[in-house]
Amino acid sequence: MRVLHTSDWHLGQRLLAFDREEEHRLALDWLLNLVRERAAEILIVAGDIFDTGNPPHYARSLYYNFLTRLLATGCRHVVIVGGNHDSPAMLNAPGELLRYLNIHVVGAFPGELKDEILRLKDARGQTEAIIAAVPFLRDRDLRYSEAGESSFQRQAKVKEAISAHYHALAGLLAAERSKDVPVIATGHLYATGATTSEKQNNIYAGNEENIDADQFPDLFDYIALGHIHRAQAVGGQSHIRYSGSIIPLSFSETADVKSVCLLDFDGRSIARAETVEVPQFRRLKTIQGTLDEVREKLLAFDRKGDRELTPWVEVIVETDQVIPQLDVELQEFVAEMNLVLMRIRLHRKQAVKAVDAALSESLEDLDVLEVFRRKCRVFGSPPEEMEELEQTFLELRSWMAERQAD
Ligand SMILES: [Mn+2]
Repeated sequence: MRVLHTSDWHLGQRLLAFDREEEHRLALDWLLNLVRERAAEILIVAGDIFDTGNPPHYARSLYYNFLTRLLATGCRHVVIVGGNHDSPAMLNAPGELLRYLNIHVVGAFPGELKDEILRLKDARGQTEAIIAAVPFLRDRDLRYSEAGESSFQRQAKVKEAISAHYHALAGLLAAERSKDVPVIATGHLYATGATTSEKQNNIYAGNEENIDADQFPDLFDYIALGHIHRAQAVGGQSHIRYSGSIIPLSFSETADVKSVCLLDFDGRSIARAETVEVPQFRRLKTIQGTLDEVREKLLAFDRKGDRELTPWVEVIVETDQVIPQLDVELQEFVAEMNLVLMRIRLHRKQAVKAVDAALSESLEDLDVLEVFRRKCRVFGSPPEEMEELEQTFLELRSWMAERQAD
């Protein structure tokens, strides 16, 4: 049985003012080809199919177009689970229809554990794989919340509840342990030990991990994870993996190699695991240095030749001077080059740094929580109340996100 595991497509994502349509189109074309060429029989997408709950039309079209073309390959089963970025309602809407095409969508916790369990059948109606299709679990799915508890207690309870969720699923599947078919779980969460690319925020409060790798029940032969954009096995266990995103979603991910996981099962054991590198269709690069160094590096970058799509570059100029018209000057400098200068930032080296930090920083550099913290500071919120305020803010935010999603 050959399984292809991918996640975190984030269709519809924008990087600064630019949409990723072309990169996503090429990456999905490539993926489709891989399914065909390598004869993958099961495709698992472990969450964050879309970047937002209400993705643009072209993103939906990429998704449905991909699924339609997938039907013409030898891939027999598709399992798609919702991530924290996905709207469960939006993913689930065509679920009934897709199920007849062997495309199983679990947008959110269905309310009963047994409904997360998929028994995938072969042409003769025999189960050929079992999937515990666990999507991103929301607060309301975990039912741990009690008034008046500290955020530390809360984090511990989230962790406990998530682990309990997997153990309960393993309990339901215990009787099937003796079958000679792979039992695979999915998840969209932050497992301990996973390394992130810069500030990829955690989905639960406090930026704490949601589960330790060794808390997953050993019943599962493979655990296909999503949420962390960097491909990796977790906690030294090769059968618990993040496939990573298929394109770099921020400048902090440009050093990562993007890939998908291809697994061959011989009965219940993994006979072979391979990470297949996704070609980079657009070069994305941060160029940093003094103004002279930046100019040199831009020239060198331009000479490296091109790929299918025009490279995107962000420039960070290290200087303590005021350089009038820096934007205009650099844009003119690259005018004839085969690249788009997406953003120019300043990096102060000396004492002015603190004072000037706000100037070299733009809103999109900050996460929402950080903006909230700073606003609280401006309004003079007492520091001892900050923890509770942040907690309330995060709860409100996820409540609002869910409303929007519904
Ligand atoms: Mn996610």
